[in-house]
This record gives sequence, C-alpha cells and structure tokens, in this order.
Amino acid sequence: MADLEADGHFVPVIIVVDMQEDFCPPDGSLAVQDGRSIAPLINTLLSQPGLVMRIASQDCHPPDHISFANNHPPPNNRPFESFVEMTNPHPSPGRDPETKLQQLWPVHCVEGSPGFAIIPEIEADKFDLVVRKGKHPQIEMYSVFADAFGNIDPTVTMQSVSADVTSELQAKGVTDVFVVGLAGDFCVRCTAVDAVKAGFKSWLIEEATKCVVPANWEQTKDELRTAGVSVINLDHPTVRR
Ligand code: VGL
Ligand code: ZN
Repeated sequence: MADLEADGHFVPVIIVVDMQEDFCPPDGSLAVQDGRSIAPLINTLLSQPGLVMRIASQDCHPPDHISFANNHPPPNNRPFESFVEMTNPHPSPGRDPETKLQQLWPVHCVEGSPGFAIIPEIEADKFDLVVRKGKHPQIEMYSVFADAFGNIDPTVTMQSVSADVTSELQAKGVTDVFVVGLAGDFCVRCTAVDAVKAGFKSWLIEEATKCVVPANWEQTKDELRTAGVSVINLDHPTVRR
C-alpha cells in the first residue's frame, strides 16, 4: 500500500465485508463461487502496517428479514429471481424514494446461526471493530455505512447496524478506505460506493473479492468507477477514474 501514498496525507483503513460461512462454499446458503479462496490474501492485507483500523462486517439478519424469499407468498418468492417492494419505515422529507425493489435471497446469516459466523480462515483477532448490519427486519442493508434507503439518522440506522462507521472513521482522521470481501456485486460494491459518499477515498481490491454473478463484474466495475471508487489490482495499483 506504500505506493498509494502519493499525495501525502494517507490514513488508511480496511473493511473486510461479510466473510461469513453462508457466503462461502461448500455449505453456505448463499455461497459465492470461490468465496473462501480469498481468505489468505485478506489475511495478508490485514497484516499491513499503517492501517489505523481493521474493520469486519457481518450480515446479520433476523429470521423474518424482508430479503428472505421464504418470508413472502408464492409465486413471487423465488430466491435470486424475485423482487418485492420494500417501504422505508422511517420516511423523512427530501430523501430517497421511500419504496425500493428488494431482491430476494435464500435464508442467510441469521444472527447466531452457523452461517452467520466469520469463516475460521480469516484471522479475526486482527479486527478492531466488527459491524453487524441488516438487523432491521423490514430494511435491506448491503453497505456498512447506510441502509438501502440511505437513512443516516442514528436513531434509525442503529436499528439496522451495530456501529456508526462514518463517525468512527472521521474520529480517526481516516482518508482512505480499502474494501474487500463478499460479495463484490452487492455488499462490497455498496460499501465502496458509500465510502465515497461519506467523503473518503475508496479503493476496491479486485483480487480480494468474488461475486454472486461473476458475469456482471465488468459492468459493475464501470459503475463503481463512475461512482468514484478506484478498483485496483495488487500488482498494478493504477487508478482509472
Ligand atoms: C449480501 C446478498 C444478501 C452480501 C448480503 O454480503 O453481498 N448479498 N445479503
Ligand atoms: Zn443479507
């Protein structure tokens, strides 16, 4: 990471997103192809000196979470395929549209279940903070910074997430956020985009993520770059905005 310090002031953190059993083969209910294989690289990144914080997130849902296909009636309840309307239970004027289409998933990462656990291949003792997100039954939360409606009021977001990550990073004077983990096209993408929105330089390390739908990754990368995220490769930490 030393070669990224070009413009002087560099206070980096890493956010390791959702390296949980349910997102990993062989048994995860929402297993991402080769998801487990990125653990050694993530451990290497975690041991880089100079990181002021090492943060993990855990997807953390109640059994009645809106994203679970089996919480909706047929026929529109096919995991991966169906979408349902999700309404912001905390409307506030002048904000994002108050309904969104929510993609449905198999039951995953139910708090306390085996699939909720961070995989043992990850050196979890290195984390300073473990953030649990997606706790509110009626709201999806892919990003560790904000829920699907962009709610930012702590009285609202703290029903969804266990920590106010933006404030934690600001308190440490963080400049740069490195995002890795699972899944590249969902929680990693949303976290990297929201890091930009929160005012940080946001880097997504391509070799340290895997996608639910790998075929869409090239397009996802274009969208990430448009949103201001630097998608980088470790052997070529070149920025293409
Ligand atoms: C995720 C789908 C549903 C993720 C979480 O961690 O990318 N994807 N919940
Ligand atoms: Zn989830």
